[in-house]
Amino acid sequence: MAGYEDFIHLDYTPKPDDLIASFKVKVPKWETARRAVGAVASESSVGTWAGVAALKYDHVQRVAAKVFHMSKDGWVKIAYPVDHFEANNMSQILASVAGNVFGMKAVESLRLEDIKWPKKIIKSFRGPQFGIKGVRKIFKVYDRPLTLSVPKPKVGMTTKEHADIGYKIWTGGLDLLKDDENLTSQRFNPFQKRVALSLKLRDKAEQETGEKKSYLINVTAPTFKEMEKRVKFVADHGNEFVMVDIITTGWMGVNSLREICDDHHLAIHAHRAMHGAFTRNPEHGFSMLLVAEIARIIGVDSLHIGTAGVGKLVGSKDEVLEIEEHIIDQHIKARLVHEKLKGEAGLHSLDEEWYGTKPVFPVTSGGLHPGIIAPVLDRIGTDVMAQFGGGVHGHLKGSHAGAKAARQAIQAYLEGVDVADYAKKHVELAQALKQWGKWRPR
Ligand code: CAP
Ligand code: MG
Repeated sequence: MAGYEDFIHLDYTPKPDDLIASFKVKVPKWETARRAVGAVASESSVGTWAGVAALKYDHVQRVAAKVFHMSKDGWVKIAYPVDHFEANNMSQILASVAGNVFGMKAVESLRLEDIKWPKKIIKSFRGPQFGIKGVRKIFKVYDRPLTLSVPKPKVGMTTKEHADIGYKIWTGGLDLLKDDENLTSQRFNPFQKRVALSLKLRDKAEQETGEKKSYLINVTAPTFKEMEKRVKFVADHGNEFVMVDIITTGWMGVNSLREICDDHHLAIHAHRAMHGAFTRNPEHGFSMLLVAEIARIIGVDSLHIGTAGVGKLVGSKDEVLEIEEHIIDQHIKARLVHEKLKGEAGLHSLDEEWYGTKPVFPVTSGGLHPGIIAPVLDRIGTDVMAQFGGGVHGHLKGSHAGAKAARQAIQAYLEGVDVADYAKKHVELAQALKQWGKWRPR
């Protein structure tokens, strides 16, 4: 009867249109590596614990996974025939490759690190509608990071307080206002009222500054129908963007949003709140690299990727640079990431072809303030979006001054001047440096 080991085929050469998954497998003491790894391939494709006669059928074998690489450090590569999957259905794809396997006793721990996506699957999704170029075109800004700010406190303020902060950061020089990940349509700040009032003040700020301003409006909603209603409301009020919490909404929700935004020509900003529940543990779970690839395949236009070790949230420089490469480039070579970093688990990324899929705007955010944006830009470059929440609204002179300080810090960087020198002629920046210096929040 077919057992788990029957899924091991170390002599197999993957077909060009196989989907290839890179796993890190830790084998329990009581188990053999071949059985543990075979169990991953079996459970993530066609098999189960028992030998079932139909597993021998040719047409079943034609969609069964094959382990074709096993290394001593537990790095495993598994090939899945593309016909195993339903095109354009990320929920089904992950229910196979990233489903029951994480809970199997046959493995001590399991981490899905990367996937090499076949062209047929990538092309079955829309991909980004705007991408980096399209978003920059909205602002006609091509030579600096785009800047955004989330009003803080993140939830609890009234609609008027929220919109007033928007006016202050827009007139303070930032390009975008952004809803926080957990601000949707609460009693004290209902969605339609917030959108209408904020966009009214956006128009006023545009007239006063002569600069294009916009708003990342969180359309994360209780149901698909309600999300669709909110997207239409945003489009009817002349905004260019929506924002969605991709993890708590789920991949079908994000794919549906991408479909709706096609009709309304709206760009999608992807917030990744909750990803840390499964991306943080280097021994078990699902990499942020993979979350980023899926977001690009489905078609978000901008995505939070971290601060490359500088800000308040985890995400090492190596990991963030790997993610940035995978959401921007077209041809990517396999790498072992973090191998030299103490305590950082080696992350095996795979070769990748993106077949013309537009690049996604990397967003850096999380504990950023004017005193530490320079080391972040040193690491991730300036073709990014930079978000300052507490780093603007915590400014001792308030949000408007905080926004000016953030913009001044970025200008200093672009001119190759240290913020401390630039602050000599820019009072808001000087105040921010007096308050926070170059301290890195955590
Ligand atoms: C940042 C933030 C963002 C995080 C998300 C927050 O606020 O609004 O949600 O950046 O993390 O709620 O923490 P601050 P990531 O600017 O005040 O830190 O970008 O890593 O996905
Ligand atoms: Mg937030």
